[in-house]
Parts: sequence; C-alpha cells; structure tokens
Amino acid sequence: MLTKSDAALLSAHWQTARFRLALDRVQVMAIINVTPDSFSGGGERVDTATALQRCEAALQEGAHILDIGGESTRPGATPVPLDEEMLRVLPVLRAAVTLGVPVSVDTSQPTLMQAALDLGVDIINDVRALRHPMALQRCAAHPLAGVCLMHMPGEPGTMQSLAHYDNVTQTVRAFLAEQAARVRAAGVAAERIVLDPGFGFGKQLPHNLQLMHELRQLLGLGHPLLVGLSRKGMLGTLTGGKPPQQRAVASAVAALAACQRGAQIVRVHDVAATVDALAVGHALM
Ligand code: HH2
Repeated sequence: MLTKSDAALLSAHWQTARFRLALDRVQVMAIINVTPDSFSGGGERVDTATALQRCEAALQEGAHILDIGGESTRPGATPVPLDEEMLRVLPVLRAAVTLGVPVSVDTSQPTLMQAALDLGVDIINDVRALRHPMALQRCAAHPLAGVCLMHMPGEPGTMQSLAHYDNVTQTVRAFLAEQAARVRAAGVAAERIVLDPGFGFGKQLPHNLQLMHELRQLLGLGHPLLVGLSRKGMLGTLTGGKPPQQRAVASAVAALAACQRGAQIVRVHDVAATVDALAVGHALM
C-alpha cells in the first residue's frame, strides 16, 4: 500500500494528443498486437478487421486506451522491416482513431511515429525510449502527443544477455531519469511523459521481483508510471509453467500489485479480468 508521502507523488494527468487523461483512476491500456509472432498470441497473422474487432471488444470490457503494435519485442525476436510494420499497423490505427478513445502506437520507428501522429494517434509508446535517430524530434515537433519511455538494455535480440545489475531498481531509475530529462530538454512538456520500468526486458525473475517490490522508488521521478506485466514469462514461472493464454489471473493480480505501489497505467491483454481485479482491489484496500 502507498504511504501518504508516496501518494503525494502520484500524477494528476497524462496529456496526450486529443485527450487529457485523469489519473485519479488507473488507466487500463489494452494490448492490440498486429503481429504473427507475439509471445502471448497464437502465432496467427492478424488482419485489420480482426484487430479492429479486438479493439472494440477491449473497449466493451472496460479498456481506456488502445495500444496497437506491429513489432514483437519478445526476447530473441528479430526486427521487422519498416514497410512491413507500417503495412500491419497503419490501417488499424486509421480505424482506431475513430473510436473516441486514446490510441497509442507501440513502435520505435520515427517514420511510423510521424505517420501515426498525422493520422491523429494520441500516444507514442516506445520500448526504446525514443533513442532511434529522429524519434525524439518527431515527438517533440508535435504539440501534445503523449509518450511512454521504457527501460530496456540493448535490443530484444540481445537483452537477456545484458540482465546483470548491481541494483536493478537504481539502474532503471537512473536510466528513466536521464531519458525523461533528455525528452523534456527537447521540448516535450513533463505532463506528456510517462515512464515504464520494462518488466521482462533484459531482466531475470529476481530483477523483476525486486523492481516490483521497490516500484515506489520510481515515483519520485515526477512522471506517472506505466507497467506491462501481462502474461509475461515471470508469471509463467510463478504459476508453475502456465502458457501465456492461461496467465490472465496471474496478470490481473500482478497489475493490482503494481497499482498498489503507485502504477497509474497498466498495459494488459486480459482487460475484463484486470478491470475486475482493480475494482475489487480499490474497494477492499
Ligand atoms: N511489453 C511488450 C511490448 N510493449 N510497452 C511498454 N510500454 N511496456 C511493456 O512492458 C511492453 C511494451 C511486450 O509484450 P507484448 O506486446 O504482449 O508482446 P510482443 O512484444 O511479443 O508482441
């Protein structure tokens, strides 16, 4: 549970392109993967109509934000060529921005960021924290778009070999502080920026657990925290080897635990289970 002094560090709003999101209630960000190779999915190719049905279902279940991505970043994933990522994602974004809710694009590619912002997308969610050349400039040139900056050492192909830390929380905190300062210095207002410790990205189970236990230490950075624990490998391990599609309960519990430590946005596959867990957790605690 948050102490009073921790609670004082929570943010009131997240400014995004079309919506100023009030963070007095946790924002549930639904994951819409338009990838044939996501760790959490069935390995099938997802067409635009199917992706849109998933968006509508997620909203019915209570999602507040749609996060649409065309590149798998699971450990060992190979990069997707830019034109393929654009082909997968842009038609879905074009339709999603008509649904009346904030839309996020999960990408590190500046060209796709620009195309998405031109379509009216609200948030750039970049697991590489806008470190590709021109990514920061594209976001800074927009007056309002929200950005999510995540901690990941190296690239998805190599990150698990970089999972060595003296103190993972201190390393992640220092990284996020530096990236947020860099993004603010480029002209992105503080209220547009959220930070994400990057659970599972270049981290082993003990690192993920330590980060979760010490999540409050990231509150003092002055930005809202977004966490993505949904269906991740650590939950497979903790549930005795359950496959990704059977990790909904574990994911909802993990989301609630993160929110009790100050996370204000949760990125999830299982929206209905998460919404229930947060509602009950909020009422009981
Ligand atoms: N995790 C994944 C992808 N994008 N973005 C943020 N901000 N935080 C995360 O933890 C995060 C993320 C990986 O999960 P998923 O999209 O389900 O899998 P894949 O990358 O295999 O498509």
